[in-house]
Amino acid sequence: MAFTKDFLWGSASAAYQIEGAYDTAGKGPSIWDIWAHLPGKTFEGTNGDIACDHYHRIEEDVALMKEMGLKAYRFSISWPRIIPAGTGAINPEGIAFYNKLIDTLIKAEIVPMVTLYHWDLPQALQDEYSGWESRRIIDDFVNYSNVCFENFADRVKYWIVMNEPNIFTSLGYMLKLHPPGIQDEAIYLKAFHHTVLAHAKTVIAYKEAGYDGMIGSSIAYTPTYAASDSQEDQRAKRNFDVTGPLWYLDGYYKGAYPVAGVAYYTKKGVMPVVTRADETMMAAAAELADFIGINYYQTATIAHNPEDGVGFSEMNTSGKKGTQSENGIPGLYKQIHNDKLEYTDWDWAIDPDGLRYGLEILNKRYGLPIIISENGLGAYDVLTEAGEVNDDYRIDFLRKHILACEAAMSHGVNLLAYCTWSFTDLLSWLNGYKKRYGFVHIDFDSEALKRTKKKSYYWYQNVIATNGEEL
Ligand code: BGP
Repeated sequence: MAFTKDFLWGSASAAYQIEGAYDTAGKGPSIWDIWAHLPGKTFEGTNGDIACDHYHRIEEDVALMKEMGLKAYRFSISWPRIIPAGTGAINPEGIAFYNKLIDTLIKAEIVPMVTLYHWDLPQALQDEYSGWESRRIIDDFVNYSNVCFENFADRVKYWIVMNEPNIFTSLGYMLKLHPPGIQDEAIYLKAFHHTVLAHAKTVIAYKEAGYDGMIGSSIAYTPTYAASDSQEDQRAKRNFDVTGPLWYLDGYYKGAYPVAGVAYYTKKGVMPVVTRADETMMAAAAELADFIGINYYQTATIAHNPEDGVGFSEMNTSGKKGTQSENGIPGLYKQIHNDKLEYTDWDWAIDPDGLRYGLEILNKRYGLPIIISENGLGAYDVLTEAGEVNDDYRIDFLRKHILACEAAMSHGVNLLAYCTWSFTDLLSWLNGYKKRYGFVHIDFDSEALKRTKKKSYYWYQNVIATNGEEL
């Protein structure tokens, strides 16, 4: 058996997507609180004002986790709930809320795994210096992280500094889909670089303070295939890798960006300033990080894209299968449909083998233990009149991905944890409440927000009870 006794069977969430209580108990506004209230920015105007109302239902939600036998629960801390204006005064009610959550989890014998940044930047810092665009964010972020360490590190032993810095910067600064809704490649690369530095300085601070837990960050990882073995497609795949997955991962875990990517961005005039001091800090943090976190949903199949080829296209946020068109960067690459794979209703490729392939690449390239901090299937679920959700498709998806983990582990990958996305249904940033991921259904149409265990809940319960033997 690949899974050791202490393997962390987990599940995940993020503050903005579940907590609600967005303007109560001393919390300051985040960029998402403001953005989601601007007309036309989110799917059908959905927002996280109430979300799952988890803020008021810790006991109920953790009791469901306990009954399931969950070993680890990954959640994020909302920076503006802890420090409402981003810097300065600490909100004692925010600290009390997370203390209560952590203590309730520990009492239920569930290991808390904390994400420090899952995209809800204090709006005050966006207003004051444009948030991630400015180097000023680095010290403010480290200060916030230190407040979290000082208050929670006695009980929290797994820290994920950043969640998917590649996604929030590309969607925020290239695709205009996340706040601040800008399209500027130089700013995107600069903002990403600042996330690397904020991560690096936080990792160093954590280690220098002598805490005894593990720390890293989670990248949205998309392993790639070349569409064919033609030289042009192979080159397109390399172009994608050095400006995409390897750019992000090397920045965090090698302490230096890939040379070919640096050359490309420099020629284009959009390469961010990377100082000597930055390089030193990045290298130090790469040495100190305890694990690589990845969120894995899909692979990408990459093909040659001529100079007059396709550019960026709209993402499928409608949930109408087959509406995603090819997209890419003319002259560099394009991402195409892979006929060998099934797709979700949101046109995300379903590719369990891609997870094994990706884990083995990461193991070889970085040699660190790995935490899968997210993996799951977004789908339309139906609550029957009998009060059941028969999500066999989700069970099938998770089973195949767990088998892929097992195969990778038996080939030497040191996988510490597997967290599904998500424990309960929750808000999807761009797809509202209809795209569901949870083991627990939430009736978002009624104020009661009733929780119902899905078929997959009982299935995962048994997977955990048998430590992965019965899938
Ligand atoms: C990741 C995010 C999560 C979650 C998930 C599913 O990128 O870290 O917060 O939202 O993707 O994505 P979506 O809700 O777009 O389907």
